[in-house]
Amino acid sequence: MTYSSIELVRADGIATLTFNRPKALNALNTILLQELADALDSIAQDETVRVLILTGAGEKSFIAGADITEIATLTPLAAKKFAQFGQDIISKLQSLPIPVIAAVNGYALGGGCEMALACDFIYASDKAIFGLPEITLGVIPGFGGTQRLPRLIGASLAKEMIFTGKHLSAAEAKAIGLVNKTFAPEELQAAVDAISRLIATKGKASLCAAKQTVNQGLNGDLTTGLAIERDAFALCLASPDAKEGTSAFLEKRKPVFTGELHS
Ligand code: DAK
Repeated sequence: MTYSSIELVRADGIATLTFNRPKALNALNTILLQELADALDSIAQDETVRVLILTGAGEKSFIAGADITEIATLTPLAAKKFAQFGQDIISKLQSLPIPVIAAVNGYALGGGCEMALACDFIYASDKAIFGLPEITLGVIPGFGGTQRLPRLIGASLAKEMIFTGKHLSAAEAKAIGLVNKTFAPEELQAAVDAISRLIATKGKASLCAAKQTVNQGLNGDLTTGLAIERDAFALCLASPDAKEGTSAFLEKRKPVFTGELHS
């Protein structure tokens, strides 16, 4: 598929996907979402990729939400289909086996904030702005915001954001745990590259197992989560990477992980 609204670059085990509609502040329209779905499928099948970075083109915006010109024309039936389509893609993103980092370089509003929430963690420019302004449009978040935000920052802070539609500065977003770290705008990319390179040096089997274990564990009780962890730990030990990691430690050298998922 040729992309017109996103860009996808892969190098050294790291894929960078850039939302690329800067004139519309990278708002999510149907074409962009279709391209995103295709790109996520392609990344999921690419055994060489260990980390995915999501970011926005231009200096102003990560994603300024769903494209309001499209939303304005939706009938209730079309709206349900659109929401299902968006939710499916964002779930596909969340369940991508490899770590995904959101590099939020500007506005992350509505569906843009929800996209960032489906990533494993967020690094942001200190000029970034977060918010779920759907209530101001007479709707509610439709791409998982009512579910993922309270799981991340707690129900009462999430409800305050959802009920008011207010914008949060990057510093405020960091204070409530929505964002891991903030950087000067010109330093964001280097910081995201550095953490991605560090993660990409780790074994792919253990990275995928760690992500899956945390995500699955969050859906259930502690006992179930610990059982998931125990099984995933045992499976990791069967991977060539575990052999390499433990041997490297004993031989006092740096491990070189092959990324093979099964022995
Ligand atoms: N959609 C379409 N175009 C957008 C856009 C958006 N979300 N955001 C910005 N743009 C366009 C503007 O129309 C403008 O286009 P031109 O006039 O130049 O042609 C261009 O981007 C630059 O924007 P501004 O001139 O407004 O730039 P400013 O710096 O003055 O303001 C802003 C930046 C981000 C504060 C402002 O653009 C803004 O408030 N944008 C809208 C933000 C917003 O409300 N986003 C949330 C969208 S709601 C659902 C499923 C999901 C959703 C809803 C329903 N189902 C259940 C059906 C999700 C909803 C959302 O995401």
